Amino acid sequence: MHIERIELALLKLDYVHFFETSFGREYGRTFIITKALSEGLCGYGEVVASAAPLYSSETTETAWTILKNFLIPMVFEKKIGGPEEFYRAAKKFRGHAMAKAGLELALWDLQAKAAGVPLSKLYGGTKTMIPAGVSCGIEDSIAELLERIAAFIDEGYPRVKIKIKPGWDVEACAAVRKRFPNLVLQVDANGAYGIDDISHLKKLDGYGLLMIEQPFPPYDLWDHSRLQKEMRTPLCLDESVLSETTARQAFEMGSCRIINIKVGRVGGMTEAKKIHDFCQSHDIPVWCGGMLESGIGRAHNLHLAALPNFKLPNDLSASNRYWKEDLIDPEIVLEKGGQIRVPGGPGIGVNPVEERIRRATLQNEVFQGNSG
Ligand code: OSB
Ligand code: MG
Repeated sequence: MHIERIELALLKLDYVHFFETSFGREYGRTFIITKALSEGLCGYGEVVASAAPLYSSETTETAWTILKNFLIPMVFEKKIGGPEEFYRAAKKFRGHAMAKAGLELALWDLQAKAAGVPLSKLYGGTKTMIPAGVSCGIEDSIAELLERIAAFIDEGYPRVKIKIKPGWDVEACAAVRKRFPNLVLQVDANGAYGIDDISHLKKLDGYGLLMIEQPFPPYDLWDHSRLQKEMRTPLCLDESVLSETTARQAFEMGSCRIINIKVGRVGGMTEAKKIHDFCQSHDIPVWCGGMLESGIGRAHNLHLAALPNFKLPNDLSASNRYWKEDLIDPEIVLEKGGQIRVPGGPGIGVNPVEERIRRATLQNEVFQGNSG
């Protein structure tokens, strides 16, 4: 395909309810929507970097700069026509995984639309319904956390994850487990602990957790392996797994038994599929993480989660768990059995509503390729 034009838009959307992790509390999200245009078709992607470098070192501003000064000029100069070619060419630039992923996703959507097939089909997806899950932030009190979880269970969510941090961990798990003895429950620390916390973290073995996600910071694969040796509960790595290589290293060191795949964190769908395939051949179950995406990013995640080794419930919730009004039509809904349907139309299979995108846009820029 000849890419004629690429567009970036910086958006701000407010959450329906604040979201607090071990990094702090947020009331909304700034993020970038990418578009790649060719022959009357438009592919959409989402850059999941946030305003501040908390989850990873990228921000919306670093991503914008890298896209504008390096990745977009590369597409036009090298006449890059598709996502896999883009992945290979973008490898020469170090880091900036979320910026790369955001543009690669738009190229994937464009390619699938040109072929007239859903993205999941291009990826080798085998599922049409995806087990949902909901990620619950830290609340002002345990009572409020329990009420929120009860409401999510009533809506039909089959799995709940709660965010933990020092001071909001054992007590929160004990209270949730007491009120919901049969709930499929997991926790996520976003790297808030350190090697000195091993004996404290071992207390979490008592609550029947499906997994403990990312107890230590991103670069501590070795310390995770020490913790995993001392715990019954499987550890799951999120922030630590940046590529197929780190997935293999985590596996070889015994740093985790489960991997969370996020397309933004690993630098695109091509790398995400490599991690998926590595894990499949080594019997490591994976699941699809989320970054509180708009419906555009979440539709991309649904197509990824259709791959066969996504064997655990995902951080994929309905549009109304995140936004008053999502950017897409129809919105993503929770269906019976606590599942979400993989959109069946070409590409991402959902329609971004341009008017809603415009209303949320703070800044935008159009990059024109040379014709012919
Ligand atoms: O660690 O999984 C995480 C949101 C922002 C940053 C990091 C994380 C999360 C979530 C949200 O847990 C999951 C979702 O999108 O539903
Ligand atoms: Mg996580």
